[in-house]
Order: sequence, then C-alpha cells, then structure tokens
Amino acid sequence: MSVLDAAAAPVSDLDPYAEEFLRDPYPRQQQLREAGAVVWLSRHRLWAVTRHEEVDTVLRDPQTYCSSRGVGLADFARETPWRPPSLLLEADPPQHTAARHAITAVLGPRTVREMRQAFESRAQQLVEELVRGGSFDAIHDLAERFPLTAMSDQIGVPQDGREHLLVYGALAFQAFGPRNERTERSLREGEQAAAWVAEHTRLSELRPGGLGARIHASAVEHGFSEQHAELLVRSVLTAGIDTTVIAIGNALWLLARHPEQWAALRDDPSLARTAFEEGIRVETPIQVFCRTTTRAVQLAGVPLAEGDKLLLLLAGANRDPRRWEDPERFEIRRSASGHVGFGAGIHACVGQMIARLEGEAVLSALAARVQTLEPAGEPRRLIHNTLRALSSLPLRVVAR
Ligand code: OVM
Repeated sequence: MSVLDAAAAPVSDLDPYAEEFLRDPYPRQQQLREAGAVVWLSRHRLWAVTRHEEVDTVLRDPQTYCSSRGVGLADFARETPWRPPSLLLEADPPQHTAARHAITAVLGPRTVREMRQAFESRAQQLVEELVRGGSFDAIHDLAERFPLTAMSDQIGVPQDGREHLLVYGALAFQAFGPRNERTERSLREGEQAAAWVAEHTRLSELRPGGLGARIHASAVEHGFSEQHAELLVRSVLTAGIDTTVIAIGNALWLLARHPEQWAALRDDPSLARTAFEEGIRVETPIQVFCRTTTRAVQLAGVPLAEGDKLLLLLAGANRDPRRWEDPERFEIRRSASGHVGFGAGIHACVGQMIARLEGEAVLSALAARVQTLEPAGEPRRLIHNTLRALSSLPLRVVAR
C-alpha cells in the first residue's frame, strides 16, 4: 500500500487478537464493518474484509486471492510455516484441484448417507445417558464425546489417544493467528498431539475400510505419493473433529439461552438441521480466515497491492445487516444458507455434509428425549486466536 492510497481506505487500530476483542468479538466486528468493507488494521498491517458481499467475492476468486501463501497471518512466501502446508487448505489450483478430487471421492454423498444410521444411534445413546444423569457438562460430555467417538470411529483411528485430535485441532487454528503467547503455548502443549496425529496419518495405523484408509487409497489412486496421501489424511484429522465439537457446543449454548428456540425445536425435531446451521451463522466456530492477493486489485474501491494479506471476518459477514434481517437474533426457523461459516467457492468445507449430519443427529436426539434444557452454571469461554468456542457448559435437562 502506498502512502497516497492509505488516505482512500479506512484505518483502524483495533486488534482482532487482543483478549477483549476475542472475549466479545461482535461489537468490534460491527465497528470494523461500519468503518468500511475493507479496513486497514494498523496493528497487524493487513486488511480486514468486514462485510458479507466482499467476503463472498474474495472466497470465490481464488486466482486473485490465493491460499498457497497461507490462510493465516503468516505469508508462506516470506515465513516458514509451522508444519508442511496442507495440500488442500493451503494450495491453489491446479494442485488444490487434484487434492480436492482425491478427498471428495471418499467424502461424497454416498459415504455421508452410509454414516447416518451410526451417527443417529450414537447420539441417541449419549443423550439417553445424559438424561438419566440430569445435569452434565455439555462440552465435555456431549459436544466433545460425540465427534470423538462417532466420527473418530468413521475415520478409523484407534480409541487410545483420540483426545489428541482436540488439542491438535486447537493448535492448527491457533497458528492461523499471529505468533502470540496463545500460539506459542499451543505449540508447546500440542507437541505430543502433533506426534500422535503424524503417526496416525499412516495407512498402517488406520482401520481398513475407514475414511482415513480410504482417503489414503484414493490419494494414491489419484497419483499422490505415500507421503502426500498421509498429508491428505492429516487434513481430516486436523479439521474433522475439533470444528464439529465447537459447532455442537455453540448450538447447545444458544439453545439453552433461548428457551423459545429450544421449545420450537422440541416441538418440531425436523428443525434440527436448520437450527444447527443457524448456530453456525450466529456463533461461527472459525471466526476468520486469510487470503493473499496475487496481483494489484481494487476491492470495494480500495486499491490493494500484490502480496497483501486479507483477514476475512467470516463471523462478521454472518452478522452483516446488509445480508441478514435482524442478524444478531438466533432464529432456528430462518434460512441461514448463504452464511460463510463453511467458507464458499472452491475451498468450501469438504466435510460440511458430515458436519451437518453430526449436528442434526445430536440436536434431533435431544429434541426427541428432552423437555427442558437449561444452563446449570456459568459457561467458560475459550480465548483463542481463530475459534469461537466454550471450554465448559454446565446444563440441566428434564426428560420429556
Ligand atoms: C487442512 C485443513 C483444512 C481445513 C481447515 C483446517 C486447521 C485445516 O487441510 O489441514 O484448519
């Protein structure tokens, strides 16, 4: 950015990685959104893209806004990434296209259909147990337990050590932020988890016939080396468990705080899927992702230089009043489709149909079995560079 151009663009010294921002992000995201569609963040020297229309535009133009220079603050053209880049997330066409094909061949509609029965029974079983107990920690006892059992079984990792997937997911997302104390701590505390994940990307460690083994095989069939096949399995282990834990936890928190929305779901469990989607819109698990410009370009009238980093406020876009009526309101009957919580365009979440199936299974099992769902103590918030999540959520339920 030249000195001249700076005058044309709004500037903010808000720090999206400051603790007070992360604790209560929505008023600050709104402030940035009202300052402009594209705002220069002087503290981190990058652009915030604040509104739904422009976030969507950037996500759908991977030629101009690339992923191969990293989708966090680190520019891979200048800095060494903390781990070998993902062949899927941190890649552009044509390399990305090949990786996407290899993985989509496994995670397609047929696979998703075949998982429904197992997910529904596991969700019903867990809910039954929790209803008997009456009160529980919805993060530990439900939001974490469901993906860690049902989805890990599908992937085909052994039971022993699965909890490393939560630590590893949190670490990978932390590292999209700056190398601040949060990132450093996650790197220190995630060392064992990273070793476990690396080991369990290997075909020899994955259950034959499971998603992991099938992705590995599909990758090799698509011409990837053994090592690259392992990297593709790593994508699923990174992004396939922790994210759904958070989305389920956030949905439960929203439902517990909005009794009329809970009542609507209980009275019509077929709303489970849209309720989960609406939860992702208002409490977007992955709050931000970055892109890097491949050329000089104007976005919303703001001139960007080649190599500029853009911080896409996905959560801000999902609450943009230009796109959503009464955006702050959690309304499970609304159509939240078009939200960017799963991204958009060629990089849109490859596991989103599985995520939705998980959310639907958990929420419909609760709706079928529970009369009232209430807070039973103060939730605890995780303060994280990229993720909007709770670490504890005490709930009380009464059977119907
Ligand atoms: C990956 C990946 C994909 C999506 C999200 C993500 C850490 C990682 O390919 O490793 O977040």
